[in-house]
Amino acid sequence: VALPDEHKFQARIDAEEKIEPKDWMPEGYRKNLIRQMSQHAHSEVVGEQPEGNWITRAPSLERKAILLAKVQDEAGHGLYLYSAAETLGATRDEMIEALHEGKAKYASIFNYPSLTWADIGAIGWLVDSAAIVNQVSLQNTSYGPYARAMIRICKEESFHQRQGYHIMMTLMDGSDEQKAMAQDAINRWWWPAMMMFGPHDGESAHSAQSMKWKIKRRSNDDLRQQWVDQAVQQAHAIGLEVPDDDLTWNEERGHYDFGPIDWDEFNRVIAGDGPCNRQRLAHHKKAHDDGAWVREAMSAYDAKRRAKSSA
Ligand code: FAQ
Repeated sequence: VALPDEHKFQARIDAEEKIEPKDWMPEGYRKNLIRQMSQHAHSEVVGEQPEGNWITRAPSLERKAILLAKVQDEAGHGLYLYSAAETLGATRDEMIEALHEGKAKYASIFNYPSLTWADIGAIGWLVDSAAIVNQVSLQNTSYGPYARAMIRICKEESFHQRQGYHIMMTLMDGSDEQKAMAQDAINRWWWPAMMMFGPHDGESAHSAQSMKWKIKRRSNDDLRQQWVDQAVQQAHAIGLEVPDDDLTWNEERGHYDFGPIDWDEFNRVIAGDGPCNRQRLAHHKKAHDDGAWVREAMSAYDAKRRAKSSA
């Protein structure tokens, strides 16, 4: 039975009001948001790894500077999202611990290896565009700090997406080997990118409640379809083939029909058994442990400063 407070809360949501940190909210709303936002933050940070792998091997100084800036942006996105999640009462330590213990997830896509320079193009183009399609819808999410974080993140992601597509365009304008490298990258990243949107709507555990609370504004399948429609056109524009034999334009629907997604693979990867899960988590833990002295030094400095100003 819904309490009177819950009715009022739902009425605010229905009226498109933003919920702010000090407002009353149902515990389920708070918990669900902490889950989604912390997983989103973890994705940004773990997502630095596949690209970080190529910073020292970028083909030119310009590409290296651009990639470095992009990866740094992802760290910034993680920071905005952790900060926004902290307004709900979760501490950074708790969120990181949940990641390390395998209780919190991060986007399945980052468990695939970046084998060639073309993968950096494919990640920027496909992964960032999938992220944008989703995040544009989240600019209207009901929780104020999350919605506001999304606005800035989307602006930065648009630049990321273009840099990825530019790498693909350049490769497709190059030698046969470079073209083959670009095709190989889309072959390996296409299906994992499709999975970024999560299970089909009928299988999505959180969707119904999240849509009612307007945490999510558009469904997993709806967003996936929008992404397919735009990515297919972009692929064809530069001469890349999409690795899906069932892909056909459906005149009646006004959308592309596509082949079945391998949900067994998706479930394996989110359960921790993808190609790079262990490596990604081990790297994150090591970086976190290696950085402990920085956090300690900052807290000690802060404590000293506070003691001085209160003396
Ligand atoms: N990977 O009931 P649903 C980026 C889990 S940012 C892993 O449909 P929901 C930028 C889901 O958590 C990319 N797990 O869940 C970048 C749940 O498990 P749980 C990240 C997934 O929340 C680019 C279970 O399956 N973006 O890439 C995935 O309603 C380049 C049932 O699923 C966001 O996080 C998946 N793909 O919908 C950075 C956006 N899909 O928690 C570096 C915010 C589902 O019960 C380089 N998040 N699961 O244990 C969302 O919009 C939603 O959380 C969805 C999933 C749409 C991801």
